[in-house]
Amino acid sequence: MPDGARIWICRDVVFTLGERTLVMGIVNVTPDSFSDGALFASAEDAVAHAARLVDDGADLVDVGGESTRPGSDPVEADEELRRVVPVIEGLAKARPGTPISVDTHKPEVARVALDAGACVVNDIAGGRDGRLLEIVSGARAGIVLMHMLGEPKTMQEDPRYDDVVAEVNEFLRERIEAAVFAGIPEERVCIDPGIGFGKNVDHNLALLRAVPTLRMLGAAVMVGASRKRFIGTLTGVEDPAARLEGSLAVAVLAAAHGADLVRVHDVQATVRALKVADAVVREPA
Ligand code: YH5
Repeated sequence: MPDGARIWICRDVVFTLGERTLVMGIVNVTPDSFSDGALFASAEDAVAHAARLVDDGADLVDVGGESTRPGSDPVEADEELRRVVPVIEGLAKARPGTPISVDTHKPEVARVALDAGACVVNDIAGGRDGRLLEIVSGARAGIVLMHMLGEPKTMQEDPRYDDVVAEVNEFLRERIEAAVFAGIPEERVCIDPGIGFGKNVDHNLALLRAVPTLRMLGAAVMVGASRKRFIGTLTGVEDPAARLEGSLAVAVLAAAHGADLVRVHDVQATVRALKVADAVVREPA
């Protein structure tokens, strides 16, 4: 990839990478989304929350209808669609032009969400389902390919690696190749080490230090650590919603290590922290 021309293309949206750290705001539309401090009683509440994240400076909003926190059970595609589609449609109306991502690993959910106006599929399964890659390819959408060891139900039961950085790096290299083979050019691909997805504290820290290595794969790099368990472990803060300082520390360090995007709950605070961090670490061309 030529220097100074890094971009991430998601349908009609072209994100310029490297100038500043882009922020993806999280909108969980699940009955157990207590890490947002509340359960969204209705699609309307979720749309209002998403609009607030946009007003706070989110570059894109990630709408998810399946809880993938450790120990979670899967949900059916139709239930996931009942949750996310009204929010995607509502946000497209409330804040026209906002890039919307759908957090799903199900091809049918991806297809309907793209039809409803999403431009990115954020796939925690790393594009392991070829049908999902075909759908993203056909829609000329962007994709986030995330690493996960195992599945949400059991992934935190003693995860083991010989070399976590090498194994995640190799997995993501193979998944980029599979995406490209399915007709998704590399400029539409973003990779993510999947902090907390089958990783203990040391695995997470090793991967956060390895962002420069992951960047060498050529795709955009996203880091999603906001409010996660390892931040609670390191700080002693049990309440996920009270893990702001630790989450900001990770976002700032991810930026310093060259991450292109961070996926966060606390958009306003993160955008402010990154304005300062980016001013220090992103040298003008
Ligand atoms: C991610 O890292 N994560 S869903 C447990 C928590 C807090 C938050 C309180 N989707 C990622 O956000 N997509 C999720 O404990 C993701 N990268 C990408 N690309 C899990 C989550 C969370 C889990």
